[in-house]
Amino acid sequence: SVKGFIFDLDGVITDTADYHFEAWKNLASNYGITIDREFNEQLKGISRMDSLNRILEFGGRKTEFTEAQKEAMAAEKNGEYVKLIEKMTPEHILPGVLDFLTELKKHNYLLGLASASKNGPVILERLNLSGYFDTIVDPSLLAKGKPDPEIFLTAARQLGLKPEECIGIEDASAGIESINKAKMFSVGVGDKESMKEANYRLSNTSELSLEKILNRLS
Ligand code: G16
Ligand code: MG
Repeated sequence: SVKGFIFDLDGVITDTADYHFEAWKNLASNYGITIDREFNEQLKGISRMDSLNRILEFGGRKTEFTEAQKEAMAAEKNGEYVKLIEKMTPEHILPGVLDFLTELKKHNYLLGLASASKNGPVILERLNLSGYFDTIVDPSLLAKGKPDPEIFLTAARQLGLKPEECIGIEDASAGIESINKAKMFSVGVGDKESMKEANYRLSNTSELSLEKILNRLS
């Protein structure tokens, strides 16, 4: 039976994509690279260094920098991003999420966070949601990012649960692939095309409901 729920952060609990976009756009412009919102879609759920590599490749400057220079560029982007997320408050929780988390805790489910973001713990604090989560995966300890199942498997292990006892919730296709490969039931939030591999799809977070998800399982 189901004992735990494992959440992605960006796009499921809150929407940090705009802040990431703002910080990456400014960093990229320092190097003569212009990125738009459409390009930014590719960066969702992707780690910080993988995001930088994609931006440099997009700008045709992939091979020009040393690892140390790229670390400095990623740190500069993160400095601006951290300033932007300081302004976040519980009003930035996506619709329906607080009710859903409250419902899950009322029924004693264990909750885990499986976000690629190293800023996950700070964001949960800003949203006043840290108390709902029993565990947070530290993405810096992982060998492989999404779509590899490692992050969801690690969350289950940290909760003391088997993967089959967990449900994963994601908004990115790479994240759904990660959940499915972990052999968990996948709940996808998003459009039909990007969520086509999800076991159960919702068009937005306000549709999150424990009863509906459990009905889909049986
Ligand atoms: C999030 C975002 C990605 C971001 C990544 C790493 O993933 O969707 O755009 O690049 O975290 O973030 P940071 O630079 O803060 O470590 P997720 O897994 O929460 O959707
Ligand atoms: Mg996401």
